[in-house]
Amino acid sequence: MAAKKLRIGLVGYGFMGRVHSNAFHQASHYFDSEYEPELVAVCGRDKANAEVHAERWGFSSVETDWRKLVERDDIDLIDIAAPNDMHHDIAIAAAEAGKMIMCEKPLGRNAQESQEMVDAVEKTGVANMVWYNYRRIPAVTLAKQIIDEGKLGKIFHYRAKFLQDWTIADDLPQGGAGLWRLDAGVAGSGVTGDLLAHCIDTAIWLNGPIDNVSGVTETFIKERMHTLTGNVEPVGIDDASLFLARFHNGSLATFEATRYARGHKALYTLEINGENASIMWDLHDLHRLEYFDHSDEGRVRGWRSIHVTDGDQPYMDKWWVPGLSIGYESSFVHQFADFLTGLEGDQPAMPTFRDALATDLVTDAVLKSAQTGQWESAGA
Ligand code: SOE
Repeated sequence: MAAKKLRIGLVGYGFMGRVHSNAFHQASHYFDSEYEPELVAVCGRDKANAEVHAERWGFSSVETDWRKLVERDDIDLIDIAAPNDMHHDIAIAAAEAGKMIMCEKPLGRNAQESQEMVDAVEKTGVANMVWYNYRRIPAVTLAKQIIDEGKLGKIFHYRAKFLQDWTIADDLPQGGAGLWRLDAGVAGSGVTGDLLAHCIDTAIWLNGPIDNVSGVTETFIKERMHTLTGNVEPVGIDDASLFLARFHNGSLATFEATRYARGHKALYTLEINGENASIMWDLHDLHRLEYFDHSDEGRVRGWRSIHVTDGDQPYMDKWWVPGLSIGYESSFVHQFADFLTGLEGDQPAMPTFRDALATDLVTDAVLKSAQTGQWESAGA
């Protein structure tokens, strides 16, 4: 069935490099495609680590310089799973070399970088997508279907949170492998770009564009030892970021992300309240979509807890039998399968670089608002 080879070069062998590699392997086991992925090369700064990744995940070669990877003529697609400060240059070089590109989120460290990346892929016409995986959790995709069918009616409120607690210790260093998310120069921002970006991507997808925002951020630990220099250096990232938003459809929203919510590891929750119905979703119970429909008969009206595992629910016909679960990693499998489907038809898989730029415009506006104390426009 699969006839066309899709030769992949991956940059990055960390957490996301592993998640993406798994998706490349798994997609064709569950989803039909004209394309057959071939894991041609993995690239990382440390050759020994790259070799371990290649061996474990079946890549046939390694590179230590991403420029060499991008120049190779035996690669069709560059997948960027490297730290945020590398996204921009790799993506632009890959676009100029005519490669398809998949990029980890956030697209750039700021909207300026993202705009340049959008310009590059649109000028060269290469296929592109950003890994905002939470759209592809079946319960979240079901929420999208329910909203698009108009079941919620007019939407009044959107509420999203992404709570973690892994940076509370003040002796945790910043910078280097695993901890680059704490280094503003590499990450661009703290939880605004890392966690709120997920919430914003899903929100724009479910509820349309965000017009303006009013944000507040805090850096609780002001100095940390830098792994790469060995010196105690100022911390430039936001540890917590909260904002109010007005959507273009008139609804009001609250968003919150923090790495200081003791007890919460990756609690991404969202709630939408409409005139006729409401929905709630929680990453720690990812199969469940909570749904309240006011048109139900009054005597039995209440929140339904829908276990999204049945064959007529998004993606689930490709997996096991009704009632059995899939996981976090499956959302990446879905996203890669959708990317392949996008290559076969007229509609590219979303979010494209242009879609993801909209998220970076909102995160830039949140960070600006936190500095100015004013409402800021999240538009282009
Ligand atoms: C940070 O801890 C992190 O790994 C993010 O970088 C991911 O994007 C998020 O999905 C889970 O948390």
